[in-house]
Amino acid sequence: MSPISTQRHGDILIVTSNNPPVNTLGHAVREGLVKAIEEADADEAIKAVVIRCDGQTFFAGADISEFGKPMQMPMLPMVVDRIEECTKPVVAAIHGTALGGGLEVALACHYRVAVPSAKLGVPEVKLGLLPGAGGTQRLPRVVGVPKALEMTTSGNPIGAEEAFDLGLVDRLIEGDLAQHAVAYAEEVSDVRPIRKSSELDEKLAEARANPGMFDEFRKANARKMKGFDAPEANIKAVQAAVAKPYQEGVLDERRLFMELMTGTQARAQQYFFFAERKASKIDGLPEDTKPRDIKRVGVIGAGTMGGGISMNFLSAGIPVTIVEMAQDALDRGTGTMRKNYEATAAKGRMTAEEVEGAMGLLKPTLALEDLGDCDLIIEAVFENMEVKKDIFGKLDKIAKPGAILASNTSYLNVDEIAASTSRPQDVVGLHFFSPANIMKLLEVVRGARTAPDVLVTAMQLAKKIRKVAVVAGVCHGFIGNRMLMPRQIEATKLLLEGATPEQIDRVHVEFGMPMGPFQMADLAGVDIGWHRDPSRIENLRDKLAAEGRWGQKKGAGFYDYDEKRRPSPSPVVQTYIDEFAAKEGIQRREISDEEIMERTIYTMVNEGAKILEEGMAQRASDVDVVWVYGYGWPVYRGGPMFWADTVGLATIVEGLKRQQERLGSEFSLSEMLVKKAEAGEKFTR
Ligand code: 3H9
Repeated sequence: MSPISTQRHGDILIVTSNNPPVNTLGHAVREGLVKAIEEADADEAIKAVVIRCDGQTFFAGADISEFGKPMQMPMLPMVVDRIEECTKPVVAAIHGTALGGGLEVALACHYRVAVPSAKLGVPEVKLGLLPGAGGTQRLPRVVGVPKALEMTTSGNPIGAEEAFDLGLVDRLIEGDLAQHAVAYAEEVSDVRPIRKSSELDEKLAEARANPGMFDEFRKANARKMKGFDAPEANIKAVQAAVAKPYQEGVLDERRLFMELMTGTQARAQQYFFFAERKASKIDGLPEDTKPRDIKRVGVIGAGTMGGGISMNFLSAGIPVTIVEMAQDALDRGTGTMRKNYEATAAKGRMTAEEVEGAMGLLKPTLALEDLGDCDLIIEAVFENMEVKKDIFGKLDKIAKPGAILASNTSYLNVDEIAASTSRPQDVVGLHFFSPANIMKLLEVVRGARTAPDVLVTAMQLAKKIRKVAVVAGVCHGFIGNRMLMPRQIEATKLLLEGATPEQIDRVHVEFGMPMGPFQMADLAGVDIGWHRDPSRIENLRDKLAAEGRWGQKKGAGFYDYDEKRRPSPSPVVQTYIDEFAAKEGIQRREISDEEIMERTIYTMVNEGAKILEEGMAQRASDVDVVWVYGYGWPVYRGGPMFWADTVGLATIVEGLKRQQERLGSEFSLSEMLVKKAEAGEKFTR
C-alpha cells in the first residue's frame, strides 16, 4: 500500500503521508506525491491541495539509507518541481520538523502553514551535503540570502515563529492543523497568478546590491567550517541562486550536490548519523526490560565534575541533591553552577526564570544521609579506588532499595567498586566528559553484574539530558581514555627521539583534531594523575609536574603561555627533553609527519581494534561515536575506525609493523586488526 493517500474535503484535495517513524521521502512517498498532484491537476472539481503528514512529523528529509544505492524515479528534484508546477494552489501543513528534502517539498508548495512548535531547517550540511532538490535556490528567494547562508551552512533549524517573520511560513496555526490548513487552502484557492518560490526575486536583488557579503560570511565563519567540504559548496550554491537564473542555478546545485555525494566526507557524516543512533541500542538485553523511575538524582562532589553533572539533570527538570564535605566547597560549587547558568542566560540561551527554575531544583547538603531518597546517585569525587570504595560502602547503607549507584570514574574498575556494596547489580559507571554540562558524550560502563534495567535506565536518561551514550566494558580507561594512552606513550617517545611538541600537535590539528596531545595535556593539567612527589622524577611528565609546569593554569606546561594564554615553544622544556634523551641514550633524529601519524593515530586504531576483540565496545561505530563526541575527532573523517577503513586496514598494519621493526616499539598488534587486514575486510561496513 502506498504511504501516500488522498482524500477530498469539498473542493480541496488532502494529500497525506503515512511513512513512520519520520516520514522520510523514500521512493514510494515520492511516487505517491507525484500521482496525487496529477490527480489534482486532472480533476476540475479540485481547487486547491493540502500536503500533510501523519505521525510525529512533517517530512524529515530524503531517506538517507537510499543514498549510495541506484536512485529510483522520480527523484526528489523532479517531485518538487512537479508540485510547484501544479495548476492549483498547494499548501504545506507543517508540524514536527520539516527538514532537508521535507523543507524543499514545503518550499515548492505555494503556501506554508505551521503549528508554532514546528521546526524548519536544511540539515544536509551535517550529512556532508547540500539541499539538493532546489533548496539552495528557493530558500534564499524566500528568506533572503543572509538567512539562507546561515541555515544551509549551520544546518540548524529555526522555529515556526521565526519562519513566520521571515516569510517562510504564511500562517501560524493554533488548534487542529489539518482543519485550518484546509480552510487556508479555500482562502487562497482563487489567487492567481500562483506564487512560486522559484520565481521570486526581490530578496535576491537585495543581495545583488551587496556582492561582498559572501566573502564576509566565509571570513566570519572560517573557524566553524574549517576542514569541512560541504559548507563551502552550500555557499557556492546560494551564490549561484543570486548570480544566475533559477534554471541555471539548479544545475549548479545538482553538480555541487553530486560532487559532495561521491566524496568521502559525505559518506563519513552519513555513516556517523546512523552510528550515533545505533549507539543507544544494547545487544542481548531482554526486549521487555523496563527502565527504573528516576525522580531525584544525588551527586557526591561539588567540584567541576560534580557541578557539571548536576547541571545536566537540573536543566532537564530533574531535582538534584548535591553533597560536599565542607561548607565552603559546597558554596563554591553551587556558586559556579549559578554563574554558568547566568552566563548562558546572558547569551540569550536561557531566561532568568529558567535559571531560577534550575537552581531551585538543587538541594545542597553536607550530609551523605540526605541521599536516602535519591533514585540515582552519582559519585564524582577524587579518582582513587580506596576513596571510591569507602563511599560506595557507605552508600550501600544509605541508598534506598533499587537506587542506582553510579561512579563517574574515568579509569577505575567498576566491578571492584561494585564489590564494596551488597548490591553490585545496581552499580554502573557513568563517565561524563569535562565540561560535563556541555560535552555530549556519556560512557556507560557495564559491570560484570550490572542489571539490564540499570543499563536501560542509563541509556534513556542520557537521552533525556541530551547526551549520546555509549556502552563500554570494564577495562582501564574504558573506550576513550584507553585509546588515548598508547597515543600519549608514543607521542612522548617521539619527543625524546627528535620531534617537538609543536610538530606533533600540528600533525593532529592538520588532521582535524581540535588540539594535539601536548596542547591537550596543558589544557587538562599536566599534574593530573601525578604522584605528587617532586623528588620522584621517572619521566618527562614527572619533571614538568615537579617544576610546577602544570599547563595553562600555571602559565607554563609543555608550552610557555603569555597573559592571554597564547602558547609559544618553551626553550626550558626543550632542555628537559634533551636531558631525558641523553640520559636514555636516545640518538635524536629528524622525525617525519608520516611517522607521527603512524605512531600516534595508527596506534589508536590498533587499540580500538583490541577494545573490539575483547568485547569492551559493542561495535566499531560505538568507538567512533566516543571519539567524535568525547575528543573532537573530525566527524568528516567518521571516527578512528571508519577512518581506518578509508585508509585501508592493510596500510594501517603495514605502518604499525614498520614502526615496530624500526624501534621495537612496545605496542602489540591487535589480532583482529591483522586478520581483517589480511582478509581485506573493514571495521564499519
Ligand atoms: C536530504 O533531505 C537530501 C535532499 O536535500 C536532497 C535529495 C536529492 N533517513 O533521530 P531519531 C530514522 S538529506 C533515514 O531517533 P528523533 C533514524 O535512523 C536528509 N532514516 O528520532 C531512526 O531509526 P531507528 C535531511 C532516518 O525523534 C528513526 O528514524 N534530513 C532519517 O529523535 C528515528 O530517528 C535530516 O538530516 C532519514 N532522513 O528525531 C533529518 N531520519 O529507530 C535527519 C531519521 O531505526 N533526522 N531516520 O534508529 C533527524 O534529524 C531526526 O531523526 C528527527 C527526529 C529530528 C527527524
